[in-house]
Amino acid sequence: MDESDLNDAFQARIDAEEKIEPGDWMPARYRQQLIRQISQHAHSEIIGMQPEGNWITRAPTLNRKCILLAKVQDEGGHGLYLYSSAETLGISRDEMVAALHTGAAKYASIFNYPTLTWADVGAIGWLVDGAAIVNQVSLQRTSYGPYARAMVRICKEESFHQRQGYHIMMVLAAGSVEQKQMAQDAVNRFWWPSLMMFGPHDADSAHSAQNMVWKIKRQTNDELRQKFVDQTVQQAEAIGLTLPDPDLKWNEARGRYDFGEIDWDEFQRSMTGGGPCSRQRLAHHREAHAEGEWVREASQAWAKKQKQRKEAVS
Ligand code: BYC
Repeated sequence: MDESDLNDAFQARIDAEEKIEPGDWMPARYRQQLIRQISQHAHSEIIGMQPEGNWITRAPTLNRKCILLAKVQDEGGHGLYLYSSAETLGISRDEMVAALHTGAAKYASIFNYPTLTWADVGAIGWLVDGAAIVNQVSLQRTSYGPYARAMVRICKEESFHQRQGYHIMMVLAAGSVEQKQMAQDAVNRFWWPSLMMFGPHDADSAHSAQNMVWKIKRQTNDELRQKFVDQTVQQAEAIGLTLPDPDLKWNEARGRYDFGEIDWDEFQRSMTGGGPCSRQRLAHHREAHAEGEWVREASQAWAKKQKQRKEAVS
């Protein structure tokens, strides 16, 4: 088979909803796009541990602290599934981490915002995990098997994350005047960055068109963003919080909510290292990675020794 036949056969498998597995033939560009998206997704999970991790020692009750600890650990686990999934495409974890550190690989811009109050932990769970689930439910049907299977597990955990965040906001919104204000302030700061999580408008999205054909993406950035807005408006109303968008209103004809324009300059800034905490997030990751060097060395030495023992016995 020449390259063109291979491409046709590959697309036919995608069109028939077959999953592509690690040993299968795939176009080089398909492999590269998956490595880009999965590794950036993994980096987002790992960097995303920082803003919430910041509140573990300051959670208001032991119960809240235990829940937050579990959630942040889950995010670490999501990063690991995703790095493993990307490794099946022929890239090493070291290469992915190096790309994060040089800025060659991005991570979700939302994690460049600070968590100023306890309500921010609620807003992240409700809005950020809420936005992530909308995207990730769709990615459960992505065409690459190891990525799709990682998403199934991740979505189950994200649902719990979203509920814990919404519960924090529900309690604060029903609390004292100060608590309700704190919850509203968190929504005011996290609403627009949450909408940015879905990426640029479809017309400006560099990767969407081809990746929809390859079914790496199953729904476009704008479709997913609209879905998130539609489900979140009623959740906000139910707990008496206001989404900070004067243009947000029900459109009877479309059967969807209309909403205002995102500040795309802010999105660009935050995505390219100019967010309020961008430097801090990467510096912290670099430091933690360097501190963990001895652990990686020790585990590799142990694995090597085990292998030598096995070889000696056989
Ligand atoms: N932030 O052509 P486009 C979580 C980049 S974490 C930064 O539309 P694509 C959680 C994009 O990468 C869950 N960069 O791209 C963790 C591309 O740049 P490059 C995170 C963004 O890939 C802890 C360029 O803009 N979820 O749940 O087709 C605590 C052009 O965009 C962003 C995922 O990662 C952004 N918001 O679509 C709590 C989902 N948006 O690579 C919660 C997996 C766009 O050319 N990823 N860019 O340099 C995806 O679904 C897709 O990659 C995206 C973007 C929808 C994000």
